[in-house]
Amino acid sequence: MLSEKMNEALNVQANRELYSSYLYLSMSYYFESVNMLGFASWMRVQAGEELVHAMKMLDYVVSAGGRARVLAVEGPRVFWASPKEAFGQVWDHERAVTGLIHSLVGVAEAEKDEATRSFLQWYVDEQVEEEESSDSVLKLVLAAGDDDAALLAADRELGHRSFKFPRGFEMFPYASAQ
Ligand code: OFO
Repeated sequence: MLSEKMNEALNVQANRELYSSYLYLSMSYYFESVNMLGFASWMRVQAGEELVHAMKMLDYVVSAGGRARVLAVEGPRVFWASPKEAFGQVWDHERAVTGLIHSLVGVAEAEKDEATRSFLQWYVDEQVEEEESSDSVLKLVLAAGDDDAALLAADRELGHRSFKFPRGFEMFPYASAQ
């Protein structure tokens, strides 16, 4: 059973994961508006992954006997001056999220909640990957600089990333049960 404090901290972090999803979706539409469809697609994949991060956390709250609450999500910005600025924000954002996950681990430890501490290890590991991938994408975009041909090549390369909702997190997980 989750303590009140742990329950609330998990609901708040799920909200931050939803915000991440909004942010990347907003970036996706920004890139679409400037006809960089590979970058737009990469961001859309990222938005999908963040939605899964939020649902995974709220599903855990329910399975641990807590109350999952979907809190109001702050509106993200809608414009960036360049791919460099947008991907720079992705990198900053992921580092900030790592800090939030580590604080959440601190709450689980202070509450002596071993089950939640163990559950959160997935997020600790995921953040290592998130930082690594945002770092490598930022480097790719920085290397392209203002060279249109290099940016086009980077845009094409990032467009290859794909995403499928993992089993259990499909948008309509109950359909097959009917
Ligand atoms: Fe949820 O990992 Fe990015 O923010």
